[in-house]
Amino acid sequence: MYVIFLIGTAGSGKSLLTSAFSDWLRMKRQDVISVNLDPGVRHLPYAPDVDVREHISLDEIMERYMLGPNGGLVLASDLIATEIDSIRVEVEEYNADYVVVDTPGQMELFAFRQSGLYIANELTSDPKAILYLFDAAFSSSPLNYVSNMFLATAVRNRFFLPQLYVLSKVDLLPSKTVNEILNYGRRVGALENAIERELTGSTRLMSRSVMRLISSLGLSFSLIPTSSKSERGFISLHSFLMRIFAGGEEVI
Ligand SMILES: Nc1nc2c(ncn2[C@@H]2O[C@H](COP(=O)(O)OP(=O)(O)OP(=O)(O)O)[C@@H](O)[C@H]2O)c(=O)[nH]1
Ligand SMILES: [Mg+2]
Repeated sequence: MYVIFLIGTAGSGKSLLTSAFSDWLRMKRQDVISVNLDPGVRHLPYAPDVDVREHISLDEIMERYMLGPNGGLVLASDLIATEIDSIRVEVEEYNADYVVVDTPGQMELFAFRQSGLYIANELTSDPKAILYLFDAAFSSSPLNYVSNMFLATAVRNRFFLPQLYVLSKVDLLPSKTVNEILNYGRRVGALENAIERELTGSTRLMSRSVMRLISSLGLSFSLIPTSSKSERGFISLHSFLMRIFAGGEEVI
């Protein structure tokens, strides 16, 4: 099984990409399951094969421990770790080619708490990769783009798994803007120019320093442009994943 975790800021398109990319893989005759790790989600655009909400009830936790929605979610996320053995059995029973894992809306619950790392490690021992989503509309400002670089680097620093960077929802932007964002990832100079052009004062100074620091770590952010509405970019996404998982070989 190849396990793909989708991580990104709130509303960046994780759930719809889980749905659309799983459907696309199924169309390619791959055996795929989707896993929902968000205990707080009310509606999903897909029917998860494995759903953490069947193990943990956010409402019950809020009630029992008298917590608000955020405190409840924090506790719920930590409690998933205690259920991981039965979740693993469920996942392994499917013995699918791909396991696409949708993570909680508030990315810090999964990405920055110890329980998230534990869950990622314990879910299965099969090969894993992370798709980190840059929301296209959000990332078109160089300030937000740099914030996303920072978050993506923090995720990498936490999991140390192979990580791909996805520019999500590109159908919402004109292609000129999409290309500008892609250039930020291709050439540090393009991002630097945008920072100089569009930002001022200490925001400019800080963004430039953070960008240089991250570049000096040797991390590159070649974003794969995708749309879950049009399936744009799914072929590239799949081939990058194959490069990670199977050295270019198809699963079947
Ligand atoms: N046009 C367009 N809209 C998208 C795309 N992907 C997601 N959306 C929309 O963006 C909104 C958020 O998408 P979700 O998939 O729920 O994002 P998420 O990251 O799972 O959100 P949370 O789990 O709440 O943090 C929804 O209204 C989606 O329909 C896309 O590729 N194109
Ligand atoms: Mg979601």
